[in-house]
Amino acid sequence: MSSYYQPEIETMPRDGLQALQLERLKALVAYVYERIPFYREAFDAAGVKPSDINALDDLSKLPFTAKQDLRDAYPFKMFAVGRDDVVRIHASSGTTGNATVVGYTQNDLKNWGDCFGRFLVAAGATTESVVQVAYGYGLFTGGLGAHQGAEAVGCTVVPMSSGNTKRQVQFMKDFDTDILCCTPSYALLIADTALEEGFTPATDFKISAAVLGAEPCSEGMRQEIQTKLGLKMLDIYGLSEVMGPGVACECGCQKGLHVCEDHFIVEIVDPDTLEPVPDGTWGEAVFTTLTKECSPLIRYRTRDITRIIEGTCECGRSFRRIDRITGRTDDMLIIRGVNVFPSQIEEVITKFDEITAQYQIVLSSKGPLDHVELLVETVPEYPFDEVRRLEALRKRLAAELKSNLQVSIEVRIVEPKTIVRSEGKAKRILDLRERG
Ligand code: DLL
Repeated sequence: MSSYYQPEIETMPRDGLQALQLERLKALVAYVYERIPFYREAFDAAGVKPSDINALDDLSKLPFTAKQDLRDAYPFKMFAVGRDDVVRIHASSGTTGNATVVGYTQNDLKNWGDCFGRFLVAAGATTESVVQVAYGYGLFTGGLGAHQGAEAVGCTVVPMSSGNTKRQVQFMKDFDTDILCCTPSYALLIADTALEEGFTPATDFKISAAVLGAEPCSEGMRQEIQTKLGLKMLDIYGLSEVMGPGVACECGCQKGLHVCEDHFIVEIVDPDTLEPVPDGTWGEAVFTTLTKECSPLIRYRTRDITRIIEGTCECGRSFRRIDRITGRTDDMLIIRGVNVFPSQIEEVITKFDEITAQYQIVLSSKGPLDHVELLVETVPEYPFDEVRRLEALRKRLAAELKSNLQVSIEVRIVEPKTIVRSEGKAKRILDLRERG
């Protein structure tokens, strides 16, 4: 059985792949210049014409696109096709300003399904597989993205959406689910609910893989999910502006996420200077879409921090890999001058068996200074009322955080199940700071 969905593309020699990228890039640049006034103005202002793009390196002549540009284009100003050709719209939440709206043509949906499908097959999916989709359906791209990926492969899709966790567990058992698709934090809630219901999913359930993404997930949390559910977890990445889930994903080797380079060009830039960084250096991921018809993007700044993993992957795929996303530049906390990502805190917490992987970072104002408090929870079987033992645990965790992150963080241990569980993306930071 092949572990590829489109082997001729996924294992294409690099020179062929780069020739394909260049051909598509040239066509894209001419396409957006002609059809999207925003790009025509931006290229004119930068003094570049579509005819200046003759090599992949020429991409760096083009200006970046930022989230604000998409907000300013609300709702449809960035669409490159007429209403007749738009078959779906997704949007990302507009909690801070206008929502960013993305449209899809039939071809865009087909390519999206193929991208997700590739990684379902990498996770072991066949036409016999049952795929349970527990990402939210709706304007969020998780549910429908996984759904069309599973349909593209010919799997049996169970379109659960998120929520109704006991039912997720019941169906996972009764339908012999093979592959679960949801956020890592929701996978953990499903696992814990199954255990509470008296199941041992690792042995009682057929499930063998999970394709999880939409939020950072530490290696410790991955291990916990894999052990509790008895499966292999592949980390899938994407963002609604660029397509949705499936822009990049791990293969069975779990050594970085292959970028679907026939559809996207990835660059890693220094977030301050915007200069490209060498392979292997951490920076901000920037994507250019090569095949999107409705909402193409040139050099879109994601704010996600990753790096290119050098060398080739044992799986035989020729697509380059990015490292697992540690966080977003806008989620980075600066605690007494030290940069800390929530995922680094998670990595430390998950080393403690007495503590669950659920946590919350509370930011508040204490006078002119920001105050950071980390709330963690003990596992249900921990003797929470043994005060001295609890205090010793708190001190050990605080010391471990200090030695890993080089900064002191105040820790508060709360009773089991006090921290709100997430059925979608976990909200790890609670910001109670007063805005000046
Ligand atoms: O989260 C799309 C998606 C759905 C990806 C399902 C994977 C699975 P947005 O809601 O637009 O789209 O949020 C995109 O989520 O810029 C990252 O900051 C974060 N993100 C997505 N995947 C990962 C991942 C979807 N695997 C934003 N690891 C992105 C870490 C991720 N962060």
